[in-house]
Amino acid sequence: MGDQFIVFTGRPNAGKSSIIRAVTGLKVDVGKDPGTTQKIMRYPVAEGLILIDMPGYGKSLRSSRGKQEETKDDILDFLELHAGSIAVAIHVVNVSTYLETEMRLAKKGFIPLDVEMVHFMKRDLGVTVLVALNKIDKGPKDYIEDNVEAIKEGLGPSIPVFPVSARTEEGVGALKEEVRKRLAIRGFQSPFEKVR
Ligand SMILES: Nc1nc2c(ncn2[C@@H]2O[C@H](COP(=O)(O)OP(=O)(O)OP(=O)(O)O)[C@@H](O)[C@H]2O)c(=O)[nH]1
Ligand SMILES: [Mg+2]
Repeated sequence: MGDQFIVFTGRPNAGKSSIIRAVTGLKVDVGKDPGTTQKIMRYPVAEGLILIDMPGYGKSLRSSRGKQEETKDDILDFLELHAGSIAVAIHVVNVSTYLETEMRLAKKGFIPLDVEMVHFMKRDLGVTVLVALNKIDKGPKDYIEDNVEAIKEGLGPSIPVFPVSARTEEGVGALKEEVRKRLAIRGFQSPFEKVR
C-alpha cells in the first residue's frame, strides 16, 4: 500500500504549524507573520505515514494575488489527488478573529472560506476532518465563545471541533487523543514516537 497522510490546513497564520508542534512534537517552522509556510511541506513521521504542513489557504496581505491563487491550486490538487490516502485532516481556524475575518471578507464578496474548505474535504472528497479552533487564549472569553459558536453553526453538527490553544496547550490533549484514534483506525499505533 502507498503512503498515507495526516494533513493540516487553514488560512494563513491560523496556527497550523504551531498546532503540528503541539500535537506531534515535530519541529516545523512557525512565524509571527502570515506566509511562514510557503509551500506544501512533507515530513515522514512513521513507516508509511507522511505529515503535511500546508501553506495558508486564502487571502493574505503578504503575498500577491497570483501567488495566492497558485498556492490554492497546489493545495486543492494535493487534496484531490491524495483524498483516498488521507487518514485524517486537521483544519485549523484562528478562532480569535474568526467573525472579524469572515465579516470583512464577506463585505468584499468572498465566501466563508473555512466552512467551505471543511465541507469540500469531508463531503466532496470523503476525508475525515477535525477542526482545531485555535488561539482560544487570545482575547476576551466572551468574544472567543461567540466565535466558537459562530463557526460551529457554520460547520454544522457533524464536524468535530476542538477549541485549543497551541500557546497554552489548553485543549490540545483532547485533539491529540482524537488524532491518535483516527490514525490507529488506519493502522498507525504511536505514530509520532520517533519525531521528538
Ligand atoms: N496567542 C496565540 N498565538 C498563537 C497560537 N498558535 C499560534 N500562534 C501564533 O500565531 C502565529 C502564526 O503561527 P504559525 O503556526 O506559524 O501559523 P501558520 O498557520 O502555520 O501560518 P502560515 O504558515 O504562515 O500559513 C505565530 O506567531 C504563533 O506563535 C495560539 O494558540 N495562541
Ligand atoms: Mg505554517
